Order: sequence, then C-alpha cells, then structure tokens
Amino acid sequence: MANFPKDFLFGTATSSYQIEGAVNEDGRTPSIWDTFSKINGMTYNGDTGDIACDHYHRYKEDIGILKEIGVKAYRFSIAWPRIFPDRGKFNPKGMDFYKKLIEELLKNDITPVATIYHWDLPQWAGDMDGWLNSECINWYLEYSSKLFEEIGDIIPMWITHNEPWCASILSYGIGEHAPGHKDYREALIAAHHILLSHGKAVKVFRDMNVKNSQIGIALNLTPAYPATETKEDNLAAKYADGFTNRWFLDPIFKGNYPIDMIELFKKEIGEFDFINEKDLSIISQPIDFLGINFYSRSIVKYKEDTLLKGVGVEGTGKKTDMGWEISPESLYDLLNRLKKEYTRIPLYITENGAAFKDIITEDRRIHDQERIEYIKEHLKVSNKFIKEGGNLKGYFLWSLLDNFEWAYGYSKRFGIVYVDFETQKRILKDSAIWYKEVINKAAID
Ligand code: GCO
Repeated sequence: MANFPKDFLFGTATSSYQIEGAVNEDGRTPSIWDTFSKINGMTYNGDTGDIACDHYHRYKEDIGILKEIGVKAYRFSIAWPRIFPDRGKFNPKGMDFYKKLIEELLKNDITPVATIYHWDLPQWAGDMDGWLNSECINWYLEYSSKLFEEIGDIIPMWITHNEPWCASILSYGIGEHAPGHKDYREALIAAHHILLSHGKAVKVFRDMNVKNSQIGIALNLTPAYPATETKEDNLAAKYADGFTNRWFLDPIFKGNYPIDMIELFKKEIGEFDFINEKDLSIISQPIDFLGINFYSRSIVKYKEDTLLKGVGVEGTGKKTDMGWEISPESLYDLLNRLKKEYTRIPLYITENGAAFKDIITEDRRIHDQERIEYIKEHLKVSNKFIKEGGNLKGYFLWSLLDNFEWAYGYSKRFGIVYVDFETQKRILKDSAIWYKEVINKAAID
C-alpha cells in the first residue's frame, strides 16, 4: 500500500474548447480552433468542438460527477473568446458562466484550478497574426488582468499557459494544430511571445496583489533517451530534449535559452532578433508551482539531414491508443531531474492519462483495466518521488470526460467518464470507480 500525504490534491483536468460546445452562445465569437477544425482535412472525420460534451449546458451534472468521484480539485480552462469576443470588448455574460461554474465547484468543496490559455485564441487575434504579433502579449494581459480582477481570489491556483510547446511549435512549426502553419522561425517567435506573456502575467498577478492564490504554468515535458549509447544518438537525444523541454524550462527557471539549441536553430531560423535582452528576466519571474503534463517518453536516433539531427524510434513498451509508449519510469526520471536541475518549488502533475479503445458491455459498463494500470503505475512512481522527499503536491488526471482530442477529433477517448456523443449520456468507467477508491483512501494498493 502506498499512501499519499493527506493534503495531496487528487483532481481531474479538462479544457474549454474540448468540452464546452455552445460556441455561439452568450456572445462568444470563434476561436482559431473553430476556424481550423472547419477546414477540410485538419481534424479526424472533420470533427469540431461545436457541441463537444455540451458541458456549457451540463456543467452542473458534470460537477455532480466530480463530487461522486470525490476529487478534491478540478482543473478547467477559460475560453478567451467568451471573455473578450472582440478586441478590447469585455463580455460579462461570458464571465458569468465561469462564475457559476466556480460557485458550483466551491459549493461541492472542489478546489477550482484555472488555466488562462488552453489554445482557443480568439479568431480576431488570429486575424492579426496571433502569437506572431507581439501585440498579442498585450491582448493576453488585458484578458488575464480582467480574470484576476473578476475571480482572482476565488481561484487558489492559476495556470498562465497550457503547454506552450504545443501552442507554438505544434501550431506554427509542425502545422498539426491551429493555425496550422509550417515555419520554424514562426514557431520560435510564437514560443517567445507566449513565454513573455506568461512572465508579464505573473508580474501583473503580483502587482494586483491577488489574495489567497498562486500562479504557475503547465508544460508538456517528454524525456528523451538515446536509441543506443553512441555519441551521435546521445547528441540527438540532447537536441530532442532541448527542443521539447529545455526550450521552455531554461527561460522560466534559468533566465536563458539553451545555447546549444540557439546554435542549432540559427542556421534554419536566422537571427533571434525577436528576443530582447530584458525579456528573459521577465520570463523568469518566480512562480509558485510548476505544472507537468506527462504522457510518454521519446527515443531518438541520430540522423544528419534533419533539423534536430535525429528521428524518433519506437520503444518496446506497450502503447496507448495514441501510439504513445507507456513509460512511468520516465516520469520518475523527469521528476528527479526537475528537482535536481531546475527547482524546488511545488510540482503538480497537471495532466496524465491515456486513450484506449473503450468497449461498452451489454450492461453499459466500461471495463478499462488498461487505463487503470496506466494511472496506477504513474501514481506509484509519483508516490516514490514523494517518499524520497520530492515536492509533488497533486495529480490531475487527464481527463474527466471523453472529449474533442484536437486533430484526432472524437476518435480518441481519454476520459474516466464515457461520453456517448449521440445522446450526451455520461457513464462512469471502471477507472473512475477505481480512482474514487484511491482518493478516498489517499493510497494505491
Ligand atoms: C495536450 C492537452 C490536452 C490533450 C491531452 C491528450 O496535452 O495536448 O493539454 O488538451 O487533450 O494532452 O493529448
């Protein structure tokens, strides 16, 4: 039996565009994801978040489910285009939805944890070049300060950004996410502006003296391992690590971008003239906690003629329905590395979970044993890290509900609660029932 500290924050996580639906209601205008998902071929089956889990109308039912599972905290994100449907225009009706949601959570003794930006940039901002435009930082600050003013002190944990790597590199460099550009110079500009907006928002949060509340960021971190012990494969793994992890961790915790990556990117990207000297001291504003979104690891082999001098190779471990190798040991490595190389501030796993092909039995049950195993193994290494003195304070399971999995549409189910997208019926999977036990005992067997 592995026990967790009594105050360990067991939660679940979701994000606005992935669950809310109601895209035209109460003054909301489109986000870049509304636009992107409607372009032919951008998402599986042409799926969009138009209805998603209809959470906008069913939030009370969903909070009832959270209560039933017994979670202590719920991580959700706020849809920017509900709050500022047009440039400079605040929409109180959009804000009301989140006020009601928070009120309902508090009534049920569930701690609200809010992400300010989980990728649904208003289309009006997208039309002015989105994160490529340094003005976007000011729009983001106007939006964040409004949130702090309206609900700052009733949210104990604020997350400025979710996975800046995805919002910049996957979106402006690889082109798999909105707005779907394929230009690495753009990707790094977007990344820099996002990081800078993070640092500036932290500063605003401090200046506004928001009470009873903390602020941090959620990074997607993927440990990279060399395919063999050769010097070349080690170098390739170092670059893969630089690309996904250090490019974000270093500015935030060390106040600089990794030199080896700057050197590597220079040839492809050109000058880094979009970075000013003083930007890095803003980005490295002290934060109160770090959120870690962890799913898998990567294994890399040297390949000369590629940007990162390497390509991914398949690991031998079992895979989830995303094709991601299951590797809880790498989470353990990651936590220890963060502690050793980066920070002693509280850590939270802000996302961890798995998609599997769920089958409903005749009696409408979902025996998702593989998901239970996945979560259990990741909780085990988390527990080991804590027992060894690691400062890990909570775990947010991704996700509460099956939902719109971005480019994969509704084809991948991450929920511990099954959603029948025809009827919007929710069914607790076995994993939800198992998680309830874990939370109740604050322990895993
Ligand atoms: C991300 C996001 C989530 C995803 C989840 C599964 O990591 O991409 O934060 O929105 O749905 O990670 O891929």
